[in-house]
Amino acid sequence: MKKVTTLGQFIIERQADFPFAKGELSRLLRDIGIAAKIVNREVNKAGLVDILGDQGTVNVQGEHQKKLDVFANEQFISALSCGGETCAIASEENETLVHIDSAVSKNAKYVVCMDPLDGSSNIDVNVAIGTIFSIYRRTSFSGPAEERDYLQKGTEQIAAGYVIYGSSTMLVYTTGKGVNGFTLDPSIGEFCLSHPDMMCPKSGTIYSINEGNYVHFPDGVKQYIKYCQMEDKHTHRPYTSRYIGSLVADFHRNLLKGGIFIYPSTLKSPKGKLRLLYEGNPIAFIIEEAGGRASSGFKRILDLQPKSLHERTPLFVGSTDMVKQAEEFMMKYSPVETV
Ligand code: P6P
Repeated sequence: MKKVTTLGQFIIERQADFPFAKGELSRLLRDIGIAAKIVNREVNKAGLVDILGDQGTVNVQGEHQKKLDVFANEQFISALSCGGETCAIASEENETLVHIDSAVSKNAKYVVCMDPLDGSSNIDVNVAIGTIFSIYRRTSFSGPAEERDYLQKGTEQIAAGYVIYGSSTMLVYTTGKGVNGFTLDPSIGEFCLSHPDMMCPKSGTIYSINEGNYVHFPDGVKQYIKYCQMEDKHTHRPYTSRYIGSLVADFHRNLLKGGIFIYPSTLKSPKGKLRLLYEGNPIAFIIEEAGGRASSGFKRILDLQPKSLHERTPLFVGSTDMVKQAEEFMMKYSPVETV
C-alpha cells in the first residue's frame, strides 16, 4: 500500500527545515489549505447553486466581481484571521490592506498577499481557475502592519503557492526548499503529496500568450512569436500555442511540461496586466525553485521593488532557456525597459 503523505504531515515533517520556526508558518499554510478546500467545494458545485455569475460589484481593478471571487476572498480572509498567524492581507479584491486586528493576530509575524480567485472570467464556462498566495515576514515590530510589511521584494518571500481548481484540485507551494504538489483526495478531504520535488524542464515547445493583443505588443514580443511559429526541425519548431486565459492553469501546464507564458506590456497597459505582489512574485518564486526563470522581459521579477499594492508588471515565466531567448528578442528589438 503506497504511503500517503497529507499536506499537514508534510508541513510538519519539513518544519525541521526551519530550526527557529515555532510552527507559525506551518499553521499558516494549514489555514490556507483549509480555505482552499472550502473554496474548492463551491467551485465544484458552482453550476448547481446560485454562486455563478456577477456579484454586481466592481473591484479595485475595475473588474466585475464574480460571486465566487467575493466568496473566495471572504473564505481566505476568514481562515487566515482565525488562524492567528497573519497580521494583514493584501488581496486583489480589496483596495487597501486588510488589517487583522484581533488580539491574537495584530502582532502576528506574517503578511499574506493573495489573488483569492484568479481567472474568474473562466468560472462560468467551467475552465480551470486558481488561488495564488505569497507570504512575507513583517518588517515592522508590532501594531498594525505598515506599507513596508507588504511592499517587499519577491526575494523576501517566506513561502508562495497556488491552488488550481481543475480536473483535480491541487495545491502547489514552496518555502524556498523546492516545490511540492498536493492533490485533493475528496474521499478523505485531504491534500495528498502527488508531485514531490517539481522541476520545470529547462526548455519546451509550448508558448502561451494572448495573440489577440498582437498589434499592441512590443516589437521584441512580435519577433519572438514569429520565431516560435517558424519551421525548424532542429529546434522542434513551430512550437505549440496554448492559452487558457487563467494564469494558474497556463503556468501549471508549463511548469509540468516546459514552456513559456508571456503577458507583456502593451500600448494599453504599459506595465502589463498581471500584478506584482500576488501574481508575479509568487509565480516567480515557485518557478525559480523549480529551476525555471521569471522576468519582466528585462529584469528578474523577484528583484523588482514594489511601490504600490496593486502595481502591475510584465511577466515572462517558464523554462529557463525559453525565457532567456525571449529576453534576447526584447533586448534586440524593444530595448526600452518599461518596468
Ligand atoms: P487576458 C485572469 O483575468 C488574468 O488575471 C490571468 O489569470 C490571466 O493570465 C490573464 O488575466 C488573462 O488576460 O487579457 O488574456 O484575458
